Amino acid sequence: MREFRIFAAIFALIGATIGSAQMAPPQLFSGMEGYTFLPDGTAIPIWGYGWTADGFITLPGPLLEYTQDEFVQLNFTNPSPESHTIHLHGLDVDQANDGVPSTSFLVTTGGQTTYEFTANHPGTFLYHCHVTTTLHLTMGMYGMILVSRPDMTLFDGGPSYTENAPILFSDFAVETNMNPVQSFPFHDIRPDVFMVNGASGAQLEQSEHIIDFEPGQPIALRLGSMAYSLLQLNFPPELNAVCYMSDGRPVTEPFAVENLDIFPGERFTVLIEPDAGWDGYIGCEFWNIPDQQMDGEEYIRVRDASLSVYDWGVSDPLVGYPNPTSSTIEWDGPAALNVFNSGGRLVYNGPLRRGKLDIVDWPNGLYTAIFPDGKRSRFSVIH
Ligand SMILES: [Cu+2]
Repeated sequence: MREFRIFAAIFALIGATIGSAQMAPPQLFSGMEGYTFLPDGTAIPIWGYGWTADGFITLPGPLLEYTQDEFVQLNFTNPSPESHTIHLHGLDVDQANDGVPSTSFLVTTGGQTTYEFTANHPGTFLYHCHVTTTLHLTMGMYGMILVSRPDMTLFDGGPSYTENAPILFSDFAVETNMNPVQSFPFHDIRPDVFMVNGASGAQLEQSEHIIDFEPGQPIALRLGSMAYSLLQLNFPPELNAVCYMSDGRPVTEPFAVENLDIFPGERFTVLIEPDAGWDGYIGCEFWNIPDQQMDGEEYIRVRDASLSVYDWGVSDPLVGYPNPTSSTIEWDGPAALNVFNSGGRLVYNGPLRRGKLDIVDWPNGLYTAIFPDGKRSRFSVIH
């Protein structure tokens, strides 16, 4: 019996060692030769972070997810031509692992480091480069960090939820990203592209950006801002939104929320439990802070999952062209179609003349066409 226990202990130890090796997070790298795309297809240069295994950078950087009390080793390599760091915004890490160059170190070209910390508080956090922060951040060097609990409660004694919805707000000025060397002085940067998880406008109607809910199952909105702008969010009452956490800590008293201001660097966790059958939007206003003027507005769609039947990928796609379009779109073959807007409402039902649909008077947006044989086609109208 005693021998069995020793063997069991040895196996447990081996298991734990292998387990932790497999749990090591993939390595992040920094790059300065990436692109993001505006809804009209314009390519905008970005700098940013990506998984080394992927080999490309993204806007925002990869979502980093950890479990409460996990000891994190975040490996980071910098093959790019300038120095960078990873500042762990809001996490309780020691000075050496905080990624602030003046109090720790730079990761220079060709360099590599491992940031270490214990993720002892569950919540929503951010990371960003802390080298010439204004410029490196506006170029895209940021991402979100989530520290969750295995029991799917927000915090010890907090409410349960069924799913995380990470929502990172950011913005940039096209002119700055097109020519970062000419961007000084930084206080003149005035963003003109406003993003939710790196997407804006019609891009936010793509299914990956829509929050589909099951009635009765609360979703944790993990809200964080890397924008210059002040975010003012509007939650329709049908969402039954309640704010439980701010800046990675529980709030003293959870409060029902219809309007929420998020200043640069702030984070909130808001639980929503929308009414069954609801399909609508969280309004996101981007306000210029010095001028107190609204510069942009984006919308996050929240939809009862049972209404998502019109999604792309349900059956064979048929490709229309041009796409996006501002005047007409045509398909080879079909003689009639139904078209639904992104709210799932029928906006056209009828014949196609010589395969063409005239959309000159249609509002901008993402549309789904369904043909008599069941084939589908998705297209964007941008004027
Ligand atoms: Cu940097």
